[in-house]
Amino acid sequence: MQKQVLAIHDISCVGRCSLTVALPVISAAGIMTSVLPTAVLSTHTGGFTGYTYRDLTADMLPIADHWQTLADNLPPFNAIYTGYLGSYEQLDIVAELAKRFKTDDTLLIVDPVMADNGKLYAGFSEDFPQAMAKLCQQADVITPNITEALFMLEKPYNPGPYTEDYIKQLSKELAEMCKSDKSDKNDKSDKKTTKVVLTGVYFDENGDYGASAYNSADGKGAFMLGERVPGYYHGTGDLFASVLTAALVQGCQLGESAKIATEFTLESIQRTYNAQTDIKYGVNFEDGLKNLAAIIKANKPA
Ligand code: PXL
Repeated sequence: MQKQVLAIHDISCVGRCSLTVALPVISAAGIMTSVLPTAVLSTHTGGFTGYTYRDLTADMLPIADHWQTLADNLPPFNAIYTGYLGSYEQLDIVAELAKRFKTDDTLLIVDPVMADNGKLYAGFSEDFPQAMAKLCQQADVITPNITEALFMLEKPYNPGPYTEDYIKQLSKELAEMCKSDKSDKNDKSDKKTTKVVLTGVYFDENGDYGASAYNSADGKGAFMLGERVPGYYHGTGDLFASVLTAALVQGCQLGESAKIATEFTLESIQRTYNAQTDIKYGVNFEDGLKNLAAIIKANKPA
């Protein structure tokens, strides 16, 4: 049966991030992609001024209520994949949606989009990372960049370069943070495990750049790095997490999925660097899409 993903992000109309990345990428991987938009912005908030912002919080539960009336003929979600959530209320709504739509076969993938380069994105308050950390406790997979990871762990920003031990320790602490709230007596998830995929990993100022993947179920970690391209490219975290989601849902292992996502993202950055386009409009991932399904298929366990 064809797989289905529910992607919960904003629509930034121009600028290649969130749903304008998640929808084409996951669809190109052969997955039915349904969306729940959290807001509509004229552009994303990084590097633009004067953008519009239409909050869709009030529409989210009524949309889900309607889906519930479809009950048995709505195909199941193999993953619920969340990104940019603009308010505390939206975090609660996503937690509620996970309760309603998550089955034993549904992966909850939370990309805690809220910060980069040591700073929260425009519009996020200082307490937001703690609320996002709470949502991560429900997740099967989390994909923070290092800034988001450190904010959620209430640690000071570290611009890097990092060491393998530092990244592994950070991943372990995030997995520990993701264990559910022990004060909840009904919570039986004492043995809950989380896959922690960190982005923005590098060990050498002039060296490679990429991600790490750690699975608290077996304590194993891996690094996937490729050639670094100079500059800060917008929306690459969303691209990485979207490719990762597609590969995981199509049955690739965690390490393989993170490797596919790293390579796809770095190639898109390289293409954009070569074209010398304005980096606030995101990266050219479109030219890679025609190969994505085949790459995923070639990396699936037999
Ligand atoms: O790429 C992350 C992202 C998503 N959505 C909106 C954003 C950002 C980052 O700035 O502003 C609206």
